[in-house]
Amino acid sequence: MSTATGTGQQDMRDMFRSMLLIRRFEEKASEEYMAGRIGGFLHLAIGEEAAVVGTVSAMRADDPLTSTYREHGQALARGADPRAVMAELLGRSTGLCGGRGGSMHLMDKARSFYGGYGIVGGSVPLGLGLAYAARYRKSDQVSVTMFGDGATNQGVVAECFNMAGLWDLPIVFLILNNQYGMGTSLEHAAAEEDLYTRCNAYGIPSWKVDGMDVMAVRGAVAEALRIAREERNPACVELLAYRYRGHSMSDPDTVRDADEKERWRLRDPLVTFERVLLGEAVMTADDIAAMKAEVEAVVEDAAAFAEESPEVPVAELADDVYANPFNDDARGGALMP
Ligand SMILES: Cc1ncc(C[n+]2csc(CCOP(=O)(O)OP(=O)(O)O)c2C)c(N)n1
Ligand SMILES: [Mg+2]
Repeated sequence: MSTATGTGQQDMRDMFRSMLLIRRFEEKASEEYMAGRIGGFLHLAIGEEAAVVGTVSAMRADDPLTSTYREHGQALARGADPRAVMAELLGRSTGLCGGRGGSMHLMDKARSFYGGYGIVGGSVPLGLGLAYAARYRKSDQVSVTMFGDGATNQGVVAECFNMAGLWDLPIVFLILNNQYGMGTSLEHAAAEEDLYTRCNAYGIPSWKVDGMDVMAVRGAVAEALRIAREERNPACVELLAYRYRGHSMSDPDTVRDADEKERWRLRDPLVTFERVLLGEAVMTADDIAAMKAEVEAVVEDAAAFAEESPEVPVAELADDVYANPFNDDARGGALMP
């Protein structure tokens, strides 16, 4: 497996650590939410770690990435500091975006992570713009834009497929198909359930791969990136995956069938990859136990840091929200209570 994809053993260990970090971080975030320390919404991607890590691991560090509101994993996989991500979730001033973005709006420009967006399909035109910018500047960066199965029915996504195909933009459309948009199943929402085929109409090469298999994801995304980087053409990958929790923390998740959930639980991407690592002697059981303990400590430290950090001062709440064409007094007088 490692030879076929050109992936070394250290890459595989790094990918596993990234998946462990995301899983444990989100479990901790769920505890923080239940303890009342996270306001607003919290969308967990537990179960989707292979899709996220496989994608990010195939990207170059300067390739811009955009995502949905389910994006804690993307920020962490891109190397954002877990302390800053957790503090952002808790609305603290030490957060990745100064505590004013929250769970749905993480962004880390230094790591070319151009953010999560609450508007379904909203990441796609922004990703298209980043691809246009790359071409305009004659850089060889490739924009990767991740969105859900539900987002594929948004009109703007079809417009973006067309513009990318028409202008040969260096973009990879990444459809993270977890088979549900909130509680609505794909079969109730999509006339054609093979979502990648939508790109056929625009002359964009596209495939579907197993989104629970991190190595398969990495291989498919690497090929899509190669097409976009070397041939300067768009490409599309659909990742078939499953989220183990409800749509958000406020969703009791009573709609999905218990047997279906159990079937997908048996395909847990972390358990599967752990088996591969042991089977190929990339890691020993002791190595894995030590990595899990190290990740646990990182997450506990992140939570303690976030809890101890100060809340965003009221006077700073509107910073970076509104443009300030006047002076500070005018802004303060007009916008703040
Ligand atoms: C334009 C728009 N319409 C509706 C919503 C409400 N909404 C939030 S998430 C969601 C489902 C999106 O499903 P999908 O694209 O499959 O992403 P997933 O949540 O499964 O990751 C909807 C309808 C929204 N945020 N934006
Ligand atoms: Mg979905």
